[in-house]
Amino acid sequence: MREIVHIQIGQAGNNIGNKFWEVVSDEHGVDPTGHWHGDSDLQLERINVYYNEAAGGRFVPRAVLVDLEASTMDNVRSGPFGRLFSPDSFVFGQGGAGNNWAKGMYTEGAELADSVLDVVRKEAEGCDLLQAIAQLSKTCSKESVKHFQRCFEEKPFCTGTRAKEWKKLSLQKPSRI
Ligand SMILES: Nc1nc2c(ncn2[C@@H]2O[C@H](COP(=O)(O)OP(=O)(O)OP(=O)(O)O)[C@@H](O)[C@H]2O)c(=O)[nH]1
Ligand SMILES: [Mg+2]
Repeated sequence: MREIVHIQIGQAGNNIGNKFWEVVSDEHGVDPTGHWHGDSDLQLERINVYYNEAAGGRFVPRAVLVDLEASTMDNVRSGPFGRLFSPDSFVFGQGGAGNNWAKGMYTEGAELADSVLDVVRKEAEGCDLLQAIAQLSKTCSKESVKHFQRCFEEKPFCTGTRAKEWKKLSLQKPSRI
C-alpha cells in the first residue's frame, strides 16, 4: 500500500487538520472510536493510505500533530474525533513561541524538532511503501513552522520514496537527511 504520513503543525495546521480527519473518516466510514461502520467495501480498499490498523480492527490516523503550545492539541483531543489519534501522535511544547521569532527558531522550536522527526521516522518505518509525507500548516505562520519545513524539505523522501530507502536514510543525523 502507498502510505502517507500526515503532519499538522501550529494552530492553523491543527484546526484545518482536525476538520480534514473528520471528513476523511466520514468518507471511509470510520467512526470516532476508529471502528469501521461503512456501507461499501470500496471505503476499505485504500484505507491504509492514511490509517494504521491497530489491534481489534481499529483504524488510527497515521498523523503527527505538532505545536509549541498544548492548547491546540487540547482542541483536537476534545473534538469529535479526538479519540481517534494515538497518544504518541501528539508532540507539543509547553510555553509556545508567543510570537517570538527567536524562540521558535532557536529554543523551543529547535528543541521540539528532534522529537517530531522521531515520531515521523517511526511512522515512516512502519510503512510498507511510503508514498509521501504531507505537511499541513499555514505558510505565513511563524518560524517554528518554517524550521520544521526546512528539516523536511531537505529530505529526499518528501518527493516519495520506498520505505527501505528511508530506513537507510534514517541512519544519518536527522538534520542532514
Ligand atoms: N484558515 C485558517 N487559518 C488560521 C487558523 N488559525 C490560525 N490561522 C492563521 O494562521 C496564521 C498564523 O499561523 P498559526 O498557525 O496561528 O501560527 P503557528 O504555527 O501556531 O505559529 P506560532 O506563532 O509560533 O504560534 C494567521 O494568518 C492566522 O490567521 C484556522 O483555524 N484556519
Ligand atoms: Mg501557535
